Amino acid sequence: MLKSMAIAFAAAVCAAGAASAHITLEQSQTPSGKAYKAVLRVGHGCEGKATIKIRVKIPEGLLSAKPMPKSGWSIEKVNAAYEKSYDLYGKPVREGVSEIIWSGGTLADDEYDEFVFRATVAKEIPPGTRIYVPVVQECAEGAVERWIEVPAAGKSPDDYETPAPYFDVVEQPRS
Ligand SMILES: [Cu+2]
Repeated sequence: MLKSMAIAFAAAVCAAGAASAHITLEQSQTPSGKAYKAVLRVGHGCEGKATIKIRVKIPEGLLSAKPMPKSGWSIEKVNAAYEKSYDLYGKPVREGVSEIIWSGGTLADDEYDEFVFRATVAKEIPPGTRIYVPVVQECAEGAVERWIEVPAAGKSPDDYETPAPYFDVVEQPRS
C-alpha cells in the first residue's frame, strides 16, 4: 500500500513538473545553418533508480555532432551514413556521429546533471522544423526510460508520458 502510494506520488510530481522533469533540452530554439549546443537536462532517474547510461540518437540533419567529455563518464561515438548529403561550409558531408553514449558514471535519482553535445543544424533544414533528439536512459538494476516518443500530427510532447527532447529550428537572424 505504502509502496504503491509512493509510486503514484512520484508519477504525479513528474507529470506536474513536465517542463523541469524528464529529459529535456535547455535551448528550445536555434537558427538553421548554425551550431547548436545541446544541453540534455536529466532531472531524475528511472522510478527512483540511479542513472548509469545515457544513449542519445543524433537525428538526421544534425551534422558533425561532438560530445562534451564529462568527468566520471566515458563516451562512445557511433558513426553512420546520413540519409542524404548535406552541404557543410561548402563541402558535402554524407556521414557522421549518429549516436553518443555516456556510461560508467552514476547519477542518483535525487541528483541533477547535464550531458552536452554540439552539432551544426544543416542549412537544408527549413525554419519551422521541430527536431526531436531521442534519448534512452538506462538505470541501475536493468531499469530503463525511453525518451523517444515523437508526437503524431496535431499532438504535442505534453500529450506523451516519455516524450523525446526537442528544439525548434528558426529563421536565421538577418545581419
Ligand atoms: Cu520526468
